[in-house]
Amino acid sequence: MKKKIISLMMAAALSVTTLAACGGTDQGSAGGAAQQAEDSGSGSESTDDAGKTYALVTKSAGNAFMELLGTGFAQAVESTGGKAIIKDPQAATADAQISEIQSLISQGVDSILVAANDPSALTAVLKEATDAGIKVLTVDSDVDAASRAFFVNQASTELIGQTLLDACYDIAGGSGQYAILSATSQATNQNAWIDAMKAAAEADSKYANMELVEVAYGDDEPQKSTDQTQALLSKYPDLKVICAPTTVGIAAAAKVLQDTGSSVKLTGLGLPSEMVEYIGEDDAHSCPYMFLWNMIDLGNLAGYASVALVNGDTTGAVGEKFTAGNMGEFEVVDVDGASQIILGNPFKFDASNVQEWADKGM
Ligand code: RAM
Repeated sequence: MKKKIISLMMAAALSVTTLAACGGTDQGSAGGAAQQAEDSGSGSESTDDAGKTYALVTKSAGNAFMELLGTGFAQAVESTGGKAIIKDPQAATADAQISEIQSLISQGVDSILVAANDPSALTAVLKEATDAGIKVLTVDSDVDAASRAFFVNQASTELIGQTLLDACYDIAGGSGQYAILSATSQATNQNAWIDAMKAAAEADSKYANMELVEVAYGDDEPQKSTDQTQALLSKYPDLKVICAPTTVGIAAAAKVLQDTGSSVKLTGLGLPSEMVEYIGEDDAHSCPYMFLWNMIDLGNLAGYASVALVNGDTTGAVGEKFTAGNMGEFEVVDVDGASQIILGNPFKFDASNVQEWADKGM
């Protein structure tokens, strides 16, 4: 498998002025991204791709992770002369995504990229899109492999699971209770990461003294994630660690733990800008460290992948390679029967670097 180092430079070069305008139901095109791309020298104008329309359907509105994904996506698409359309469903449900996808089919877009809220509930509508000649691919959270060309994955699922389990183990001191605060119960990506954590825990007796007491679901809603964190604290007085593999969940849990002065510690997947005040090794901070990847890079890669599919640079078949703008060449690989391209490895954020990344708008 090809490993790509997350590009630190690219994020540093980006302006985040477009982010403030995002978060409605329809971001439209993240205005100015093409200009930013041109200014920073990324991408190139291609008349072949000009005039094409590339859509992204995010998991839900109001999620800063999805907004960064949209910014990177629009930047890549616009750098090729294409038009980006970004749809943010009001809730993180398959039904909300289905109606967005139906309206994109009616508009006759050239491609639909989706961060799926469910592995199988989108099958029929994605078939409708494919039958209409629209290229379909996924990012962040996959659907069943037959429903899309390939999945733009942020990092290996196994590696994310192993990394999160090791963080729980380390922070708990090698033994004790931990709980998971997830997003929705149907989310393909969170469920895959949680399964990978469980498989890693089974695979090595080193984790025998770690006890996973519950997987709770905050549905990527701040209030529900807060309530679920409070419930975990009252149900499990011996709890040592909460792992939240969702940026919405980890930010909500961090606030609860820090505001209440709880001794329970937190790790998971979080955005630096939302977690900067909670990260630190001392008692005053709830989260010693966490992980994520470069969201702008993920959006860029997904944008270039959409363009490559539409212009025929790839069909998405395993073994094919295509050039993702200035990010270089990527190969479609098979992971347990699911074709995907992989951005890189999870990146660790701790007290030494979280502020720097927050300052970059990540
Ligand atoms: C939330 C979403 C997203 C996930 C990140 C880590 O923003 O659930 O799908 O990848 O967390």
